[in-house]
Amino acid sequence: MSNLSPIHSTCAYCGVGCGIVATRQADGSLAIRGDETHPANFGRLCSKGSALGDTVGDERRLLYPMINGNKAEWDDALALVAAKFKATIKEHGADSVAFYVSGQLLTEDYYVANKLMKGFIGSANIDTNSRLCMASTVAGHKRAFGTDTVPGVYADIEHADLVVLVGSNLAWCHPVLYQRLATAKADRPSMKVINIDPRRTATSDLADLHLSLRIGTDVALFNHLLAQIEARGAIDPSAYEKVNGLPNALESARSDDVSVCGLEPREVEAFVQAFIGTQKVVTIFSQGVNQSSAGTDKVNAIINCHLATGRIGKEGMGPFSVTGQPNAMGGREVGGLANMLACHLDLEVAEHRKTVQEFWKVEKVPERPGLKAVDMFKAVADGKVKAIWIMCTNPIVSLPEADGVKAALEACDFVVVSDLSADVETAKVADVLLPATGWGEKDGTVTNSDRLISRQRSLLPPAGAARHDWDIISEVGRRMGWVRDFAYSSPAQIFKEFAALSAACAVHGRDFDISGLVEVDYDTMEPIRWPVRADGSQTERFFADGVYFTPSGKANAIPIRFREPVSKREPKYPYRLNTGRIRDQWHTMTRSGLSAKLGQHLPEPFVEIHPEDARRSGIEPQSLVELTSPTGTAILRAQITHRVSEGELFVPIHWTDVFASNGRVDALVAAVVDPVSGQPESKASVVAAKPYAPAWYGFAVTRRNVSPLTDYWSRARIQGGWRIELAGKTACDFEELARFILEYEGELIRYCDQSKGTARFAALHDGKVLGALFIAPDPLKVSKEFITASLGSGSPFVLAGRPAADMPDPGPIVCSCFSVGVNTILTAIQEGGLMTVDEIGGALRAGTNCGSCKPELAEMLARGQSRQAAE
Ligand SMILES: Nc1nc2c(c(=O)[nH]1)N[C@H]1C(S)=C(S)[C@@H](COP(=O)(O)OP(=O)(O)OC[C@H]3O[C@@H](n4cnc5c(=O)[nH]c(N)nc54)[C@H](O)[C@@H]3O)O[C@H]1N2
Ligand SMILES: Nc1nc2c(c(=O)[nH]1)N[C@H]1C(S)=C(S)[C@@H](COP(=O)(O)OP(=O)(O)OC[C@H]3O[C@@H](n4cnc5c(=O)[nH]c(N)nc54)[C@H](O)[C@@H]3O)O[C@H]1N2
Ligand code: SF4
Ligand SMILES: [Mo]
Repeated sequence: MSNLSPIHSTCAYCGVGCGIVATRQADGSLAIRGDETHPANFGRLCSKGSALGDTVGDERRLLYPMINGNKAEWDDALALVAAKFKATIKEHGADSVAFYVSGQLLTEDYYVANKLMKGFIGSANIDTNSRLCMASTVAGHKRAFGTDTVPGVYADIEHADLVVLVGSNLAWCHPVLYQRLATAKADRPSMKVINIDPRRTATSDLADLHLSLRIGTDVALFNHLLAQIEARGAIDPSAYEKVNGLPNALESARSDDVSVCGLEPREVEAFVQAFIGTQKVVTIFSQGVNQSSAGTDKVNAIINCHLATGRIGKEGMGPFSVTGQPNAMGGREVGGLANMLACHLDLEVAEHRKTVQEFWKVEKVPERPGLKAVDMFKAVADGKVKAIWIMCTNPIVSLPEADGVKAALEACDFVVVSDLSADVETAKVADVLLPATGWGEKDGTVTNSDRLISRQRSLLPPAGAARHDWDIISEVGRRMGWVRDFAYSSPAQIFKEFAALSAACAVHGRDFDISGLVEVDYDTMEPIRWPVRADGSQTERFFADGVYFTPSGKANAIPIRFREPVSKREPKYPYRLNTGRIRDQWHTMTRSGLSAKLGQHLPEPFVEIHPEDARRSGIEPQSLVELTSPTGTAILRAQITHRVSEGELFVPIHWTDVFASNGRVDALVAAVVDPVSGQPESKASVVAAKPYAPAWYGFAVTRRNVSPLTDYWSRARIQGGWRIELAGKTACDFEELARFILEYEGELIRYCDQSKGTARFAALHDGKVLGALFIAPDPLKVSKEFITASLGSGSPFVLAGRPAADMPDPGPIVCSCFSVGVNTILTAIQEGGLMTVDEIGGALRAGTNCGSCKPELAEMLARGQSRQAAE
């Protein structure tokens, strides 16, 4: 692998599916840039994509298999996995084993895992983290269209005159698609954007109208819209013919009351008028829709409005589900959900099963769906599932009632985990831990939200003894006795088989068909949108002809009534807990947490709380808050803000025990699911909030990779080390703490004021700062960015805690590419008279590389100030 010429691949992270060009540098590192030729991003990359090169080293990697915590040989580990699964199946039946997989597996990995479980083991107990992510959309699509079909393409978003974003923080979660939308709007200012989200987000700043509805009330809003579409004569005349069940759907819609949304009537009216009055409408939706006990209903409430107005299958219009993970779509295509078969066929349909059965040359595939994620882990807890293999997902952090998931796995007879790292919660409970290759090492395909199949190509050799997921699964399949059926030697071979299966499935006339790719040159394959049929024909947009994949060929409007979220607020748990993502971290931070650049933006787990609620609960700015739910607790930094409504809190999902003492938000989330899709209601649990009230607060920078044993801590990567937040319930020996965190035996410089309870320590060596610790009884009023920047530098003034009077304090970092802080930007806006985001870029470079911070820059211009500048 000494190739120094550029290689085209696809980003590791979100479902936008951006193309990248990677060039291996002489020192072994990777230089990454956006691929100008890729139709998803045309050269753009966001902050996470730009930082991919920082996350591919050996740090935190698992380099060899482990059995019961000890280093093992591949041969022994694989033999053990095959033997244990076989013995368990023999003794307790096929349904006593399960696979829990991931939308971050490549299509080839996913196909083999699904084939092994559904075709050969003979159980449908394979489910995926897409259950937590896209399941409600899959179910909603199937109810409305007969298949899980995304009708439109990205370009529709640019062609629309109105884009409605429902439960989507596109600016932070699909940043390059957001940039395409923002550019289209700037080029064509008549285009309108409406954002429907209980919380004000970076995405809201692009919107002409932000509807801050109460959590979980989207069905009532879209039912109101549907009723108004009828009342105002806006139903497409052909809809009664093309759509089944419209009268029933209308009747249900009329019965709901929009007042439950808690919106001003004039706001609702503005939304209704905009939707009815605009032909080209795209409604983008994401986890604010899916992750709900009414998730499937929310999806159908949105689709109903598009079907009733005939706004689907045409340029610039349609419902548009943006997918989360890089291969969320690919996983659905291979049938990775417990209730699906490959190629968008249905497990329950006998002819569908027959086709797949004959293709795989197996006696039968299961007739009944397997266990969905939440039920799968309940079955582990109940001892019904006795052996489970978890691949490429971290359920002890990401599943609801996460502490229960941990206990279930700890008690399970046999747990196999394939991961990149041993330093991951779920990996720590594995009986057998298998090192998988990661992004940059793997080869295969992914499908993005736009139905584009793109290649991920290997850029680096595998770390240590790591092996590809498809290879590991195939090897276990062979060792379980199916030697010829899993005799794969390359992902190209697997892709070819999958394409051939889709050709065999074509008789069923479903949407997914890649038979035209059977003979494709896999090595040089360019991004291509499915379907690609045997005759080479493709379909840009589905349903343009008004024909759907239902038995009647008509779409279905679904009658729906609003339901409240399942967990009820009560005096003991007065707050509704909303959860979601931040701009620069990816899920459980196993990869993005390695990048010092990405660690700068929001370095600590936090809870957004409305000022009135903070006052009522006695919570001070920047203090620590303890959240409690019936299932767990978390300790988080208070961000007091009008972005959230009274009675509603927001907490990011990313922090794990590796990065914080008590930041796993899913410990708090109730395992309540949507009755149709089985998707958890991740955004509407109930919690109590109270001050954590530590005796002291601390802040440290250190070169050392340390998890301090204090009552509260959280840490983030910085250039040359770590920054750590600390707090303790009782006083401790601060000098001892400083020596532990800084790992320093020599003379410490110190400044302590016992009367005030403050202490400051720094370790200097050869005039360089090796680390520093600051302690105070209240949240620290020091410049954390100044202290962070001092690490490894020659600043002898680090103990001052802030820059000298004539030196500016940058404040919290907004632009992670060029480390530009909020104070620097605000000063430049005020003193330099800057008026536009481009002018900020011209003056400070902020926003000129990946552009992910542009929404925040725009908001700072609009408001003069966005984030709490003072720390
Ligand atoms: N930076 C970053 N980007 C990512 C990811 C990441 O980890 N980090 N993960 C990827 C993945 S897997 C996914 S699935 C996507 C998710 O992408 P998004 O769905 O955009 O992300 P979330 O932040 O989970 O949730 C979106 C919004 O839903 C709102 N919401 C909560 N409840 C409701 C409600 O009842 N109604 C409405 N209308 N809105 C509500 C929340 O306030 C939040 O702002 O992001 C992908 N992109
Ligand atoms: N409360 C709440 N909970 C949520 C959500 C929410 O919004 N709120 N969102 C949900 C959603 S949408 C999602 S998608 C999930 C995400 O949750 P997870 O899937 O649990 O999160 P990740 O951190 O992406 O986990 C991926 C794991 O696979 C490993 N890995 C990475 N690449 C590879 C590979 O190629 N092979 C193998 N074998 N391992 C690899 C990583 O080290 C990591 O441990 O979280 C869900 N949980
Ligand atoms: S938007 Fe960002 S994270 Fe998503 S694929 Fe593109 S570069 Fe990667
Ligand atoms: Mo997701």
